[in-house]
Amino acid sequence: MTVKSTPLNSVTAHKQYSEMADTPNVHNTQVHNTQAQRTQGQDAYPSRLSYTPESTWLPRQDAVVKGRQLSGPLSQAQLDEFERKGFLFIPNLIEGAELDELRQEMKALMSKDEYRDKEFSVTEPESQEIRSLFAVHFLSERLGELASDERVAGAARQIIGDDPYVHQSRINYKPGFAGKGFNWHSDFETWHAEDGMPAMHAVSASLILTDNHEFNGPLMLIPGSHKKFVPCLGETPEDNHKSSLKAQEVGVPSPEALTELVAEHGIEAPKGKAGGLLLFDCNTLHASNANLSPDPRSNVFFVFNRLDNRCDAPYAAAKQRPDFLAHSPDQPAQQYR
Ligand SMILES: O=C(O)CCC(=O)C(=O)O
Repeated sequence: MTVKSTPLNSVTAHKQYSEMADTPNVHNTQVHNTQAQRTQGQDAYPSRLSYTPESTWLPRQDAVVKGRQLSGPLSQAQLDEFERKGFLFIPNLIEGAELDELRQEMKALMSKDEYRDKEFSVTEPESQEIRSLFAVHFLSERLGELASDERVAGAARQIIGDDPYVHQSRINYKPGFAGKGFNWHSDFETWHAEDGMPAMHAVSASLILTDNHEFNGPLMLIPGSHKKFVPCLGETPEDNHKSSLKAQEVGVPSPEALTELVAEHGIEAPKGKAGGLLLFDCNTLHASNANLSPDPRSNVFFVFNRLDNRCDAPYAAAKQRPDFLAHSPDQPAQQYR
């Protein structure tokens, strides 16, 4: 691999995100990188580079909150906070019997032996403990309902500006003592490079199904990092997902880039009782530590992508990842049942 220093000049062809319209245009399939732009090497979010970029980060090109005019569960103040920090934690969104039922559902899914040898079930790097179970909104009718519940999907619509579909869903199950951490990354970096997601019109909603406290590996986020795209070094290996879902090594910012961003923005880790909802932008840098406490930390994630932002050819990988990691809007649930 040749390592050279080349300026990242592709962004000059694009408007700054602050100048861009806040509303989606479903008829404009060109909101972002068209195939022609790709061929001309004008990807606004280049990553998996074979050379060290001159700048640590590139400015985001897409607006953050795009549906302020839409009615939904989030107030303008909550949308302001999301816009500023790139995430929003809503404590106690779900409580009582409804929460108990969801926790039971999670336990039932995690204990199904027939899922163990499926590719959508990922184990920890050094044990047979389940780390992540994907496609859970298809595997479970109850979680499918939750993914279309207005408290969750309505919030996503207000953020991304139009109707969402579920690009990915998963439970990350961090068992007490055994659950390992997740390295720092921007989800969008992977979805763009490996799934072909064109632009930053996606948001994750993570319902915490166990208490998340300082000792059981809660999600840590860098507030404000969603406005900066950090190109990562290293080309995508074939079938990268087979190792990256256990421990991500490619598509992670350099220690220097992270040091710079954390010095400027700090780190926050929203914590709370089971039933809280964390919404975070697709480009917010996040990570989590191993769970060294006795208490499991299990969260269910739904990734909502905007319908006009559906994935196409990957931007920096030889082929698309399997559909349990990147659903299309028209994929049938039956495929997993
Ligand atoms: O569940 C966690 O702690 C980390 C989640 C995450 O970063 C991921 O699944 O991509």
